[in-house]
Amino acid sequence: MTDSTKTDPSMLDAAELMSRDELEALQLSRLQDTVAYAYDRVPLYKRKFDEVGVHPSDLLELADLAKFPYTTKEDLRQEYPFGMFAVPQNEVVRIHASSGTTGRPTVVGYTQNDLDVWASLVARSMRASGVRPGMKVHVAYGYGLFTGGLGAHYGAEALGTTVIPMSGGQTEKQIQLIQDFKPDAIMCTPTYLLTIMDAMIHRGIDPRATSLKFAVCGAEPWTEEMRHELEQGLDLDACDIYGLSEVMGPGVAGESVETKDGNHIWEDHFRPEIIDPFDHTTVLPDGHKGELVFTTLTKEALPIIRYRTKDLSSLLPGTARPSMRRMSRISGRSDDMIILRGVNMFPSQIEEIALRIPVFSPHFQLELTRSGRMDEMTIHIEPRENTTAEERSAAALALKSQIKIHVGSSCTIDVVTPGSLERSNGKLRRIYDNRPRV
Ligand code: DLL
Repeated sequence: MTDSTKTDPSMLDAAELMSRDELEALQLSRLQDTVAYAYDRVPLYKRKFDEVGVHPSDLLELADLAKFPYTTKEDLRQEYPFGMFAVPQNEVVRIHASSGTTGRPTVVGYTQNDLDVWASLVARSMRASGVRPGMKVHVAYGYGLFTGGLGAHYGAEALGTTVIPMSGGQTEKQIQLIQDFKPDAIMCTPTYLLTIMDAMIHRGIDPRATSLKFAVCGAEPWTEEMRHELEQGLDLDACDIYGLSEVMGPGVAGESVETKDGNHIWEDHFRPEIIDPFDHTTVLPDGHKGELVFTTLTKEALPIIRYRTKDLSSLLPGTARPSMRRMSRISGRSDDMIILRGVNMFPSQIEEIALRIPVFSPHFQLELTRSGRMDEMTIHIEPRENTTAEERSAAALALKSQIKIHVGSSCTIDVVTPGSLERSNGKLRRIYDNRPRV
């Protein structure tokens, strides 16, 4: 980080400078408005509130939010496509959708005001991560129904940068444009940045010698070890950005380059809660790990009340923006949790352990199989090039024993040829579950 990336308070939005008390007063009045607005305009909310006997007028303080029912992805699916919208269709300026692996996509909509707020929050996140007006920003998140590409794009424009709307894929072209256009910053998933970095090495290009100084990466879980890999490999500062389409898209929370200690949630627009991941009901105090739940405070087209993200995190005190709480790095989604012979684990735990062993690269896949009644996990992992056969077998033993110690499960390690595993184009699939369906 250089001095020019230090944040001058005059660059910040007014809300970033508020005291916690001022922020909570703003949250309460916006929350009261949102809950009443959703109740009046979206039949699903009226039905759900009435069912549990709660009314918007019951929300007298922030803690009263816990009286209101949760909203789930299933609710959005059932109201497919536009049943959750709170405004007439002619006020909806844009639609996005997330595909999901099964069933109907979840559809989300934005008024012009929603798009303006979204752009301002992506701009705020980018600025926190070191990007400045006048820089060139290469956007390699996918454009289209996914919120990553267009979300990053309008945020970059709102910040006053020059946007290069490359979208995802076509890695060779990405590299050519990075070399020719000389962007200062790149926005893409962490695993896609890894793909780009690897492809540069294979073309004989030194990834540390490009113009890139900042990366704003998100849309999938990644670890501190992966940050180190990308920062060292590309000689840049890599920060996290979090979001989900149901709540807005990228920019619900962003990370400061000065502290690199997790995403600050932009609490002037979203009220976060952490709920018990087992009983799915109790609201947990700050610092405890559980499922992240968000209520939007300013959304017009799709206000969302207590949306259960399935992302596992905890709320931590603010640092670079003292009044806004941070969320700890997402260890994974409850959907992606592997349960292997009674032991729960996430791919990010394997990433963390594998990357501490210098012989291994970040390229790995987890395959689950069943032999007899026993579930088994094989980790297919690429070693770094220029490592010897002896080093690779010693590293495999080390990985197996570290996983046993830290995760508590036995697994098989399959060290594969460098370059043989599928590369990421966006959100990388890590888990291949080949167990027979019962
Ligand atoms: O992935 C929005 C986004 C685009 C965020 C670009 C950041 C950058 P969805 O496709 O709806 O939206 O997927 C949302 O992705 O619930 C998390 O499980 C995961 N996710 C998003 N950001 C992060 C992150 C976009 N920084 C789902 N760390 C979320 C870990 C993330 N997981």
